[in-house]
Amino acid sequence: MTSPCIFCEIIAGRQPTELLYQDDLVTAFNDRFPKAPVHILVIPNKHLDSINSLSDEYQLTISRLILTARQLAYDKGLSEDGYRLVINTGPNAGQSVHHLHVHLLGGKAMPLMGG
Ligand code: IU
Repeated sequence: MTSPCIFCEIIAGRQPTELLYQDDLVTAFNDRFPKAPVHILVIPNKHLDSINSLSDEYQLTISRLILTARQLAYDKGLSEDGYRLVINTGPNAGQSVHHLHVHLLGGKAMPLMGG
């Protein structure tokens, strides 16, 4: 038997986690192992493995993921100093949880991409 998806468990309320935001399409919570002073994950409520699982029917979900991340960045006071949104996809990108998620990272200067 395969183990249940940890992010699906969070959405279902079976994994105690403080939710920062939830609506009909997306859910946001603090990353359990933060890599920045602000490190929030925004995920679709529907299980999708990665960007590779997306199709046109998910256009609203995709925009909601991005706009929710932006709103949370504003709420955390990051709009002026800036923030980073990251979507790791597949092994070379280091995707470790196979439920699509947007990382919102901020609160410190981050290395330039490729640096
Ligand atoms: P990645 O893009 O798949 O590498 O990111 C997965 C993230 O999920 C990573 O930052 C983990 O710290 C985070 N995470 C979590 O917040 N709670 C968990 O129970 C597990 C992973 I497992």
